[in-house]
Amino acid sequence: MANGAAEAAPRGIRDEARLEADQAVMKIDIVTIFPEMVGAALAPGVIGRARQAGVLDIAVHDLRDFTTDRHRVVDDMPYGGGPGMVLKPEPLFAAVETIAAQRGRPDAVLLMSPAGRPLTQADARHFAQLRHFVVLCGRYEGIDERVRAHLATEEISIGDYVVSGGELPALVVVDAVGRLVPGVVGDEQSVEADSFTQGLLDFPHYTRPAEYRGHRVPEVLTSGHHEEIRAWRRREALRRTAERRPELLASAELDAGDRRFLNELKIGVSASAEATADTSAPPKKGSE
Ligand code: 4HQ
Repeated sequence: MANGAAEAAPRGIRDEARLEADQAVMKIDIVTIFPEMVGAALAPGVIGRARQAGVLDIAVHDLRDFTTDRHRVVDDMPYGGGPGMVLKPEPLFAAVETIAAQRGRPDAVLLMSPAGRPLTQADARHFAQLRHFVVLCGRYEGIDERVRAHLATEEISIGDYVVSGGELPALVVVDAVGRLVPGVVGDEQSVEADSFTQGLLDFPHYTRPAEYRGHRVPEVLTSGHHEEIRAWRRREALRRTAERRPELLASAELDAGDRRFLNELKIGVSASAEATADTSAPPKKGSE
């Protein structure tokens, strides 16, 4: 029962402070045949701490608890034949209906699947606005289509590759969403910093020593000139994005200075690199 639905966060002084601050608790229910795996991944780190503090109310449910047969069977052979097994609809419907009855009707029911919409940071921000959502983890060759059609409200993919089950994808979603809930990441500035570089790759980071194996930290970072540091970081984020993920520049928020820097970067860029950059969307109005 360690990670089960019955594990409610103890109500303490911090809970009252949170309620006083009018900060809502986000409820997340995860349905899986591997509750120990999911529970273990959500115990350490910022998510685990937020659960203990009662900021995140995450309950992990064993899909087999919603079966009605002696052997707790959750899968069956595919109609029409073929290899592999398919997750039966009844336990998944029973799980969501039980969650709705006990914890309130969820705002969304997410089904993890490579056929889903690829998860973006914008999706994470959207889900972070919800008060309560359920995540269904599939296993085996697939899941009965009626779950997708009549139980799930969203079908989400974490990328174009195949993993053995929906557990790791569900954990990716819960982590990406959970850290955006106010109070989960202690240092609000680091979440802020993410949104400052919104749509761009991160700039390079350094810590001590100032010289390591002959490689020195860029001088500007040790200069104490905060405005120069900010400008350097912005340029490095732009440079990295242009080099590695040029297509991201099309939807990034860029000011006139950013565009000037990017145009200067292009001078001296090889023809092949230029061709790579050309796969991105055309520049927005006013960029020339
Ligand atoms: N799955 N993004 C679950 C994935 C996947 C993905 C394969 C989903 C196995 C049972 N899910 N089935 N990629 O690879 O979300």
